[in-house]
Amino acid sequence: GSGRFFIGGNWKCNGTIDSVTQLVKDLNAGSVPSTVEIVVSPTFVHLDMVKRTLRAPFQVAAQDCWVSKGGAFTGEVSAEMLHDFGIPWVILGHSERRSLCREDDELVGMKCEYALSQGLKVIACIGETLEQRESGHMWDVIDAQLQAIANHTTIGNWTNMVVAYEPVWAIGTGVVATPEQAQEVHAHVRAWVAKNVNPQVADTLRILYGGSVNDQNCETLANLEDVDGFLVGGASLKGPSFIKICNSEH
Ligand code: G2H
Repeated sequence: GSGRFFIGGNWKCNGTIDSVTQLVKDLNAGSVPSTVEIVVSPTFVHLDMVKRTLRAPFQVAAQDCWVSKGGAFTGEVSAEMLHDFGIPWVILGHSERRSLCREDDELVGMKCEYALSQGLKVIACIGETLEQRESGHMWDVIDAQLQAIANHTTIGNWTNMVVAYEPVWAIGTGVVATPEQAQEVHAHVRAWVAKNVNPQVADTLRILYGGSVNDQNCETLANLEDVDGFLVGGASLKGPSFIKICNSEH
């Protein structure tokens, strides 16, 4: 792998004041290696509360943001608002937003560009559906997702971005990608970036795996050559499991 191992916890649309307070307490009590970069992503309503109560080295991320400067966009939250609140990271292009909110490759690319321009760091998500994998279209899908992101990102800004590979068929299903499947796609992503962006960017780019990562399967995946971290959903809502995953790199 390359760079500091990176663990993201995507809390999705979950949490009450009580459950979030407890989760923050559990994380603060956990022991995590200083070599790992850890970022958890609560909902917008919990974000500031979590940012103020979670101790270092934990950082926070928003789960999405608007594609351009704020204004008359009911229901949206802008990148400059996140920056103003001291939120360092944002997840963009998660498959749930791509499918449920119909975000296409171009919109995700534009969101990356605007968020980066406002000083946010980006967890950019890509990944194919089962239908795309089985019909032999997965490489085209992944390349198009990467191309749209690359079209909107300067070479300098790639250092402010990590890419999360999340096969849609592995998300929340309990069906984790095999180590071979994950390594194959991660190596492909790194080679694509080397060829189409820049070899140095590819060398240092952190490529995360996401999709049913838990405290049982994390160690095997963490040791794969091109896996530089995880984006964890369900298991990030359980403090002790998440702490274990934060300790998975050896
Ligand atoms: C994929 C992942 C986190 P889970 O969506 O982004 O969720 O670990 O629950 O599959």
